[in-house]
Amino acid sequence: MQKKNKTLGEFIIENQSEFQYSTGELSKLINAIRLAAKVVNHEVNKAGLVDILGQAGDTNIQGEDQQKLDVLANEKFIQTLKNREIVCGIASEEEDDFISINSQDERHQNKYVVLIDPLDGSSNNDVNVSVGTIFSVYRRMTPVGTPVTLEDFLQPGKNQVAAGYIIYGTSTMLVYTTGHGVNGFTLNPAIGTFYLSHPNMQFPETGKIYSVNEGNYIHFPQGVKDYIKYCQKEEGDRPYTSRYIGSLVSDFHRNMIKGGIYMYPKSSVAEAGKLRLLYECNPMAFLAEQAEGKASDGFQRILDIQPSELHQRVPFFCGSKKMVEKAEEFMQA
Ligand code: AHM
Ligand code: MG
Repeated sequence: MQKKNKTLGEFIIENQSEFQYSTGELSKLINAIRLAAKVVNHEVNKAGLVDILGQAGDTNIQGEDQQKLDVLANEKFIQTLKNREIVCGIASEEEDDFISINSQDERHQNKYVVLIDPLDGSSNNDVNVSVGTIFSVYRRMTPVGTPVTLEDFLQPGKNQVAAGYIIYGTSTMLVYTTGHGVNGFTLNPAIGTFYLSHPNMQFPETGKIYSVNEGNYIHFPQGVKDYIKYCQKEEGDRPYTSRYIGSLVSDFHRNMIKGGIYMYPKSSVAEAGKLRLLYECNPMAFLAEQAEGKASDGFQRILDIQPSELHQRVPFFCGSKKMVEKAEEFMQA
């Protein structure tokens, strides 16, 4: 059991030996993400104060181009990872294609690629509701020293070596896993340091919260409609409580602490749902499994899906194990 009150920096150093054959590269990468998180946190926090809200492409009162926060977060993350020369490739929900880094330079032998959703739930930006950054790390498939290819990014989620999120909420937290459980760190903004505040996070086996955009109810498959009715039925420990922020990181974080299920099903208007397999579902699924929870597309384990394109979408059911299993039962009936 990890002791509380150590810093993220100390935690990373202490746990480096968990990785077989570790060269410290992954630790350096997590450190770079920690730095990027602080930079983006700074931007998110001042969102109400400066002209960075609104549409990208608008011009603010000083005549400068306005940037939407998600565009800004994307730039900051990519810049930080590039500057540290710590990864060989980046794919982002905000970019059409992946970015290859220092691929021609033989001095760079980096073996990791990072996939990010720089600011998820960004429709909540303008209304001061928590948003998050989601990241995911894989070992490249192609040889080091050569340019990365699509193959390095289209790996099933079970190949992830690390994943996590930063939640810009009441307080800012960085929550991550390297395949040895899930730990949460809270930022002390006065000194800019993350402290271990939530060691060994785990989903309760079951819970009483269901999180879904019920406005789409009419378009959901029958199995999902039936499961929602099941959640609302007065029987045993039900009805459950409905909680939906519309910000995946925040809904996931609450459900992991309190027990619950998050659902973004397919519908008659969105064949594969809305969430992206590589940037949203895989990292959250890895975290969920590492926290004793479960993640499924209703029929199969998210982490087993072989991706076919960078921006692929999948239906997503994630949270307390028993609740996800019950939702699957309804889907498969
Ligand atoms: P985004 O990547 O465009 O921000 O979309 C992802 C977000 C999730 O955080 C959230 O759970 C979901 O979209 C909400 O979608 P909806 O408004 O359709 O319920
Ligand atoms: Mg997103």
